[in-house]
Amino acid sequence: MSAALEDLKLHSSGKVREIYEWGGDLLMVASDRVSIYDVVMPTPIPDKGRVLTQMSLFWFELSGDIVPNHLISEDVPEEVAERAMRVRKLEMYPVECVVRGYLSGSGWREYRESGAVCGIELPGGLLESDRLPEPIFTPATKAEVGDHDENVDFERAAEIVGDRALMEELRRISIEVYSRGAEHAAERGILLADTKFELGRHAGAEIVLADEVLTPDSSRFWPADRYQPGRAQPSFDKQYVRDWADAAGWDHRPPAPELPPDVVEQTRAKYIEACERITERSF
Ligand code: Q0T
Repeated sequence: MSAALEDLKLHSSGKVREIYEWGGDLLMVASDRVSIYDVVMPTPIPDKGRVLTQMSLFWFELSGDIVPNHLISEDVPEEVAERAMRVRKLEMYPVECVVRGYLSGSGWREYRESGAVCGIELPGGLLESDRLPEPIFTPATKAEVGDHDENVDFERAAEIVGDRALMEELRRISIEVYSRGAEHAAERGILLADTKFELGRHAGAEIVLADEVLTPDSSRFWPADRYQPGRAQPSFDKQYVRDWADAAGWDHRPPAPELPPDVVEQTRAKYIEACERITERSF
């Protein structure tokens, strides 16, 4: 007996997804909404929610021997079929577990200003988007709604979590899952530059992988065949949206402009291509 979405209580909602309470568990629903420059576009990308959910499910399976995860079942209300999962409700750790294999975004900005990222000293002379000698763990604290997460060093993250040994385990697991995913994706022409994991606990397990995993919304996906350090990289998935919005002269302030049909279709095709390359299944 499956519920209708309208009968479920909303647990929380983000820019592009919703979480509902569902019989003591949670229902995580990925929408077709897309955001660029932290603003949700008014035009959805058909099938994006299905793509991201199927990708997360694939990574949950591939990482299951590293860490248990919150997935309970893919059996969900019909109206959200294939773009939702039933998950176990966890006590979430109040840090974002970010892993970076390449220097981009706030990592590149911090490195340029200080030579370090989240307290981790890096070699001199690195360029924007350079591959790091090894993946680094760069935790961040969840910001208030609308604000950006704040990068913190490992010791500060351990204080926030209140258990240094536990924080070491979160770091080890995060780097291991990222490394396995990045290697898998690179063999299929996609560079996973960095990613953000969310982990939690329940009465029977101290560390459980939650949220969505290694999707284009939680990670930077770069096309390997266009990789060129020394500049920002094109996004595997969102580049058509960004290029069109830039050419349209949008100032990145809401409301965002409606996307034209060809941009929607090209973007949809890139999400599906990423999913097919990674899962090796036709979408
Ligand atoms: C969570 C308990 O803010 C978030 O999503 C907005 C739509 C992220 N978030 C996740 C939880 C999860 C998960 N995943 C879980 N299994 N148990 N809370 C809360 N916020």
